[in-house]
Amino acid sequence: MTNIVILTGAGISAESGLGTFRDAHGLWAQHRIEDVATPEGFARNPQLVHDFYNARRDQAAKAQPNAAHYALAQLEKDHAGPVLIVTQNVDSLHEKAGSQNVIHMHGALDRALCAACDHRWVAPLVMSPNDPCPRCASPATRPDVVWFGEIPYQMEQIAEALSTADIFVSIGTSGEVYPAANFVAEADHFGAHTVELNLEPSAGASRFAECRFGPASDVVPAWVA
Ligand code: BV8
Repeated sequence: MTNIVILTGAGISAESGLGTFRDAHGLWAQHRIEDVATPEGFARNPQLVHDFYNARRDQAAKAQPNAAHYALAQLEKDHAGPVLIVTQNVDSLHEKAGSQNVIHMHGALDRALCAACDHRWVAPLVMSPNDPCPRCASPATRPDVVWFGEIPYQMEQIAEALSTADIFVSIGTSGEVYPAANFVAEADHFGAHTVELNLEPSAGASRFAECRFGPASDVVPAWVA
């Protein structure tokens, strides 16, 4: 019974109309990482950060899964062994496509977090800096996403899954953000067969045993089949 671990990045959601980060007109071309994806940026200008995430939350709420998301959901249903998706994405397109075993290591747009008491709740579509926390009423609410310099979620579960993976597949990620960019090395160290499915070779392409290039909605269903 083979154990499959799948890492996804912004590229799997690109064909659903959601922007990637590092492509030519990507999110980082429009905003400085320091301003919108760091705790320091949020402390400096919480309204700017909420505006950035409110716009993405609105787009994500309207977006539909594409053939790549559906192929992974079908794989989870059909495969005899465990299939775990570790996504760097903060949209919920894997869940909308029917995947259930999903770890959002960089958080989720549809969750809010209280920086004062660590309470988490379903985020309203539009958040603002003065929203009171439903539990402690402090106006310290922020998007429940992992910014640069913060520790990604569920790293122990991810390490455990990588150490027992028979197949590790990386889909739609540039391989430029750590610790996710190192997962292929961890999986390879434990003997997994490693596969990259991406529009073009990522920064880590040479670390994979198998690579297939093309749009996710083509290469993912073809690989799953
Ligand atoms: C941490 C927030 C410690 C949510 C994000 C120096 C060296 C090494 C590391 C560091 C360093 N200096 C600092 C670090 C650490 C830092 C880091 O990696 N920096 C980088 C820039 C060097 N990392 C951190 O701070 C992390 N925390 O290290 O804590 C720690 C760690 C472990 C244990 C204990 C302590 C936190 C990182 C999280 C940052 N938050 N986002 C949000 O706003 O969404 S990162 C952001 O980039 C997104 O979350 C996204 O997930 C991530 C990666 O981007 P990709 O998903 O890969 O998207 P990208 O646009 O880059 O690429 C898209 C790809 O898709 C491309 O390859 C493209 O070809 C392809 N594609 C496009 N279209 C398609 C397609 N593929 C298929 N089909 C298509 N149609």
